[in-house]
Amino acid sequence: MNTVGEPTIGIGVIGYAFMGKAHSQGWRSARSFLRPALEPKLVALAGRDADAVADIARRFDWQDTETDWRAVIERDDVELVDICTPGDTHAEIAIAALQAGKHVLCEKPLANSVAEAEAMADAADKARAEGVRAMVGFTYRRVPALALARSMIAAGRLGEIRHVRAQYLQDWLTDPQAPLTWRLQAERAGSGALGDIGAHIIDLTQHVTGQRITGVSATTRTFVPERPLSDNGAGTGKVTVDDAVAFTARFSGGALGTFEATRFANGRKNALRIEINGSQGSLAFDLEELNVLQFYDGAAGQEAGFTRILVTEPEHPYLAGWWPPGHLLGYEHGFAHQAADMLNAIAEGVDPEPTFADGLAVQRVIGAVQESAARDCVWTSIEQATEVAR
Ligand code: SOE
Repeated sequence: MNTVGEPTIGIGVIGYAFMGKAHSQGWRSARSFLRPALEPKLVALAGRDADAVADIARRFDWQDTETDWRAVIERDDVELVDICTPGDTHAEIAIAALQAGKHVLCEKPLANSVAEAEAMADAADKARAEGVRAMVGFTYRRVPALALARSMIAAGRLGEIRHVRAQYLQDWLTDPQAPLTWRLQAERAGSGALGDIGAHIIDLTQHVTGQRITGVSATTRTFVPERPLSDNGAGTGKVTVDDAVAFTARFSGGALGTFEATRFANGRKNALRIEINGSQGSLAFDLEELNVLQFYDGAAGQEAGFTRILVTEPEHPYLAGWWPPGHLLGYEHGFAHQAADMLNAIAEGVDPEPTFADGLAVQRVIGAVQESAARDCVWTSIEQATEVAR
């Protein structure tokens, strides 16, 4: 209980880099602005470098630190384990935490392979019987404009969905001198742009439309096959993942999908773009203007045209907890929405979404894309997809 007698929950985050910081801020902001049914206590931040993790812990008001993820799981004051480490560690940590009775939030993509994702989803199913919950961190579902898009589509404002057009464009690897980091090594990351940023548009388009991807035809490219080693040492290392991916897809409700994810789109820094065309209207979104949703109402006759909805009104998803209209939200707020939604679901005794099963569904599409690309774009249905031997 906190000082006013409200229930609390102990959080342990594993990883203190980009996602460790984003999640730390998310738990703090959720506590400060969104008042979830369980108040998060920032109990322990874990990382292998004791000095580095102590610095971040001090700056984000963590109570304690650990240098081994197993110690986080062993702590009685940690009830929820939040995994913010590279994909090759997700399965081992998540399964151990679930088996220890800890709720789990795991960063995306869920795993580096379909087999790992299946084992994680199975562990989550078993843990659910004990009231233990698991969630995968596709935070963009919780951008208010995208949550509004989902509700508009569900309300029939677009009619029958025909086209789903999704891109995720970044440019941080255009420079061939950008170093070889873990995201460029298959044994650490599983895949490149496909699993890192392609996973977001796969999950989002399924979530926003309510339809599942049933099959794909895909191609990938690695433009820069070798890069300088990232640790100041001389020499280079091989890039063993995709730099970019393009694929077409069919959706379960009949929609046609076109997807692209790349880290070589000069000038596009974090441009997740979705456009959805239906029989009665269209929606368009760009993460680089994340407070705005563009809506084309086909019923508007001579006044028809894309309108710019500024998604900052108190009645818009999540906005009631923040600032007055027009004061805008940013990248970090999705992590606070994610944290609050997970804590409210745990308090209600229901599964927070996206579940590990949702994460597995994304992993199956990733596997199908890899399989199709390995077979020269052959059409690959999702149930056919098997793990492509690397
Ligand atoms: C890649 O640079 C990255 O950090 C992804 O890993 C995140 O999931 C995405 O939100 C932003 O870009």
